[in-house]
Amino acid sequence: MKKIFLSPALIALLLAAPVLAGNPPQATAQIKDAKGEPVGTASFVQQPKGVLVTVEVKGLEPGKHPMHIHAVGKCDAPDFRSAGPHLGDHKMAGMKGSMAMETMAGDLPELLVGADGTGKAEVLNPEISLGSKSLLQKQGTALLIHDATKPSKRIACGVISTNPNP
Ligand SMILES: [Cu+2]
Repeated sequence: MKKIFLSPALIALLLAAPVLAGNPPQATAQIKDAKGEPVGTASFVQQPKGVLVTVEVKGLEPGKHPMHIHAVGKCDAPDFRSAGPHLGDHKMAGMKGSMAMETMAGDLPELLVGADGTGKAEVLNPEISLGSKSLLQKQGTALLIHDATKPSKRIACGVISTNPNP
C-alpha cells in the first residue's frame, strides 16, 4: 500500500506550474544618456495582471527623476524629443472603467537615485502589456528618464525591444 502525500510546498509548486510553463513575454531597454553612454537597463516581463517593470541605473545625478514610458520607440540624443509624448491612456483599447482615470499607461513612479548615482525601481504596471496595442505597438515605445530638478528635460532614454541586443 502506497500513501500519497503531497507536501504544502509541492502543492504550491503544482499550483504555480501553469504560470511557470513557457517563458512569459518580455522585453528590455538599454538606457543611454545624452552623450550616448550606457547608464542602465530596464526589463519588462508580462504578468497575469500587468507588466513588471524593473529599472536599474548608474551614473545619474542624485535625486528623484520622473520616469515614463513614451509613445515612440526612438531615442535620438541629446534631447530625446524623438520619443514623443507619454504613452497614452488606453481609451483606444476600449477598456471600460478607465475612462475617468487621469493616469496614463506610461506613468511610472519616480526613480530615486542615491548619492552614489545608482538607482533601482521595480513596479507592476497594470495599465500596460507586452502586446501590439501597448509596449510593442508599431511605432515602438521608449523608457525615458527626466532630470530631477528640471522635469521637462529628458536625460536618458532606451528603446523598449524584444531583442536583447538591439
Ligand atoms: Cu517622460
